Amino acid sequence: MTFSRIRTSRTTKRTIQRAARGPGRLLPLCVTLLFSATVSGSEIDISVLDRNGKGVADVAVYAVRTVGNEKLPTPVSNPVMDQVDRRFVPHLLVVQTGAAVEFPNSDSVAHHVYSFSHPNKFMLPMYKGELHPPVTFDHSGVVSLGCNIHDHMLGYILVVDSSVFTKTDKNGRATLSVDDPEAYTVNIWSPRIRDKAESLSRSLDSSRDPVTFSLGKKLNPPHHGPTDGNSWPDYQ
Ligand SMILES: [Cu+2]
Repeated sequence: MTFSRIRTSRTTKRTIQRAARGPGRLLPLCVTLLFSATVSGSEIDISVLDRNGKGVADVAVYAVRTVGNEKLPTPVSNPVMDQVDRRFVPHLLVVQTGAAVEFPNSDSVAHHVYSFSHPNKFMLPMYKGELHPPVTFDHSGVVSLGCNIHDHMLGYILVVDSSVFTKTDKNGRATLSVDDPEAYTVNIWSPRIRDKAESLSRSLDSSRDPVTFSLGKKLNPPHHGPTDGNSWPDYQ
């Protein structure tokens, strides 16, 4: 989805550079530009930095259309929130509204997964393996996950009204591809971020300039790389 668009766009850039070297290659350039405008969209580079200027990993980054209507595509596959070593994996999963999320239990012990996050409440009574069907999340928002058996287990699903989303890499960087940047805001979210919500959203403009979110408040848990493996005690 997002990643395949990124790969396409990078390939497109290289093709443009090659095509621009000589007038005899004008036709490939025209074809490429047409392809670029209709398929790959504009890449927007995003950075999330903590208050010391260090990149923050595993932050959800997503673009929301604010001008005109956007009909979200039907999710093509079910995202997976696994349970491994008595942890939710990944710690934070980003999905599009309407996505059906699989909750396999890869542990040898049973889990009893639940969320009290209104209006996406659900419960998967004691199970191992893939006993329960996927859970569909029809409302945007944060879904906090817990386990009735293992109190330390904590995970998050961020449900977004967008098909353009990803998470920051270990350096706090991400790239989104949108077809009309002026019509979008780019937003970030992580359970570790304590800054006010209004500072976590930015309108895009036609410049395609990189967008940097510089956080002002201390992260909780503090900076220690990727979040997978985090649990309740890490947040105390
Ligand atoms: Cu459990």
